[in-house]
Amino acid sequence: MTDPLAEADVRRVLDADGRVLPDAEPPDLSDDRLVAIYRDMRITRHFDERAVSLQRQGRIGTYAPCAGQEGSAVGSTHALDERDLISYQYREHGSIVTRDLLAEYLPYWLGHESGTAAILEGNVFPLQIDVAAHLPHAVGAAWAFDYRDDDRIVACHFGDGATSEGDFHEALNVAGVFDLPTLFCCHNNGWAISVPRSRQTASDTFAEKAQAYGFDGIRVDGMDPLASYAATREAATRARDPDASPSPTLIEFVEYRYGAHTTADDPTVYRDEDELERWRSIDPIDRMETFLRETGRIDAEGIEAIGAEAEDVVAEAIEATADLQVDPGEMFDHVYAERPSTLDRQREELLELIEKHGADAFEQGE
Ligand SMILES: Cc1ncc(C[n+]2csc(CCOP(=O)(O)OP(=O)(O)O)c2C)c(N)n1
Ligand SMILES: [Mg+2]
Repeated sequence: MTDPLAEADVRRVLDADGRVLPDAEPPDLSDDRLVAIYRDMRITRHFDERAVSLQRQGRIGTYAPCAGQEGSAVGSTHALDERDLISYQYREHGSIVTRDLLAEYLPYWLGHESGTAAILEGNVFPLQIDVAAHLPHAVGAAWAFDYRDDDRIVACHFGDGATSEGDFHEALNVAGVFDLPTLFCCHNNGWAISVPRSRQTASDTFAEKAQAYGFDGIRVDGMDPLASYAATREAATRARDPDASPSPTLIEFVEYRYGAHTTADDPTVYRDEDELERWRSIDPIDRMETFLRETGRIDAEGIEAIGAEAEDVVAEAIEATADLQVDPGEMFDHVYAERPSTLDRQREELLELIEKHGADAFEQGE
């Protein structure tokens, strides 16, 4: 199978098979931390499978699968301090797993407002379905840290599609002008639903857009967790250092989503099976497993134990939500500080319709 990034100018530590490249060094991390990166990716992959199945069972309305993209989300989050803020789009579940927030987060996908508030405790902003709308908020948070001489930084995740929104350009411009400690983590998975990368930008890369705002842009193999870690760590160290400038960095993680855009999408209509198979050949979990195994950091038994742990962690998070009752009226509660009468009316209408036809009568989708 041809490595899809063989010719690409992307930073890598591991080759397509998971062996350290001759001109690269693995990041200087303890064995425990390296194994934790692998474990968090396994938990994320398993969570993804279970979430898709919960959607099929009707417990989740719509879900955005992340399989294939665990390396960048998990690797980059391990490179932050726990007090650093994460602001993300909707597919970077690996960041949530790394912050150990799965049980707090799952209720969001089951339709509970509590799932967004709870992850704030772990310094993660609520996810953002409105593409790129979170970028200005992330920069605002970075500005607040800077203003208070707090050395926390912000890692803001978004997709390639988000770079076509005005919010992207406004946010990067402000971060550049005011030199704010923000890592812009662009997950270039080649597609924005069915829109290919070639229709998203005329630039050669997403990383090079950073030049227009006065800071660096780097391209990383996002399916290489160690390169994702190393690139994020370097950018984070600079962002945190009050004497270093420029503080922001745009990191383009080049990667692929194996599954559908969301459970409401059918990618076979616009993507080709060969493309998918090529990207699967550089799977982040397989590569990390090879690295750990061949460097003597884990054996078959350890791998099996982590598989069992991943199942337990996800099962526990799901079990913890077993008794949660969804209240559809809740969705109107947090739009305004005080609900206007127009929303009161919509809420009443919805509750009356549900009373009459039952909640299942409403088709759920994006
Ligand atoms: C402002 C806005 N426009 C359109 C949509 C519909 N929409 C949802 S996801 C998406 C594609 C986003 O693609 P990308 O940023 O590449 O992220 P990915 O889904 O690939 O992770 C679109 C157009 C939206 N949610 N928000
Ligand atoms: Mg995309």
